[in-house]
Amino acid sequence: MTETNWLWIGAIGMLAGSLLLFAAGGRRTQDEEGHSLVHGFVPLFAAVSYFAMAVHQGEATLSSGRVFLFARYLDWSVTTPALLLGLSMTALHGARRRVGLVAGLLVSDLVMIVTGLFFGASQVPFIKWVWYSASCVAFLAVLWVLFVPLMQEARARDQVRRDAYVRNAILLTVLWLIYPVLVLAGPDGLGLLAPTPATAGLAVLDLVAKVGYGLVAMLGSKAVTSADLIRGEVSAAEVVTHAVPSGALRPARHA
Ligand code: RET
Repeated sequence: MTETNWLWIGAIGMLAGSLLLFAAGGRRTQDEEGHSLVHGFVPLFAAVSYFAMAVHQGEATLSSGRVFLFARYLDWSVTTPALLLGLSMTALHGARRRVGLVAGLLVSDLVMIVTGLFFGASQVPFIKWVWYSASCVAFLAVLWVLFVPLMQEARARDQVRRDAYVRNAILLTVLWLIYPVLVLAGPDGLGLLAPTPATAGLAVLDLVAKVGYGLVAMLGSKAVTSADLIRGEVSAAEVVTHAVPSGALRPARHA
């Protein structure tokens, strides 16, 4: 298969995954709706980027002759913060707590991707490795937030939410650690892998990290919401639709 074929597989797979996630997502509470939207939009945005690369718009030919698929980094600059937002919502029981910490997490992630973009575009080896190292440092900051302050937050919640957070944080970390290795081996890095196998590997990894992880995270969020509703821990203000029986609601504090 050619590299372009793999880019089309990415575009179509992401579009199908997005439709699946939008259809499967729950919308009973604001929290559940937030997860459904995050995980539906992540592959949709990736489909846009894969389409752009498949039709050769998301690329630039550098003076060295290397074809640089920059659209990947545009995809990641939107989708990785969105995935981290979903994960922090799981730890924090909603997106409106510890706003500074969540903002710090998302900005560190953006630094990781922007420095990664400059790494991919670099042609001078010394400069290239400065960018790569900077991106790795930002990645370590992201992992620190996930495993120290957000883990402490998740530990303070109920068993279902805590388990969902730990499972998702570990799965996300394992998948994300493959990116710097694959990109390093590919044409943007050391060039050990030819463009076609590098693109094939990233297309499969991207599908697993967005659609596969998205399904796991969204099913987790549904289980968390069901457990919240059973315990009667959801106020009327947090409910989105009338699908929730009123007996399951705790009176809103400011009602
Ligand atoms: C780069 C550049 C080199 C150093 C590091 C990188 C990390 C990339 C990561 C990307 C994750 C992307 C995901 C996309 C799908 O949703 C940019 C390759 C550390 C972690 C999860």
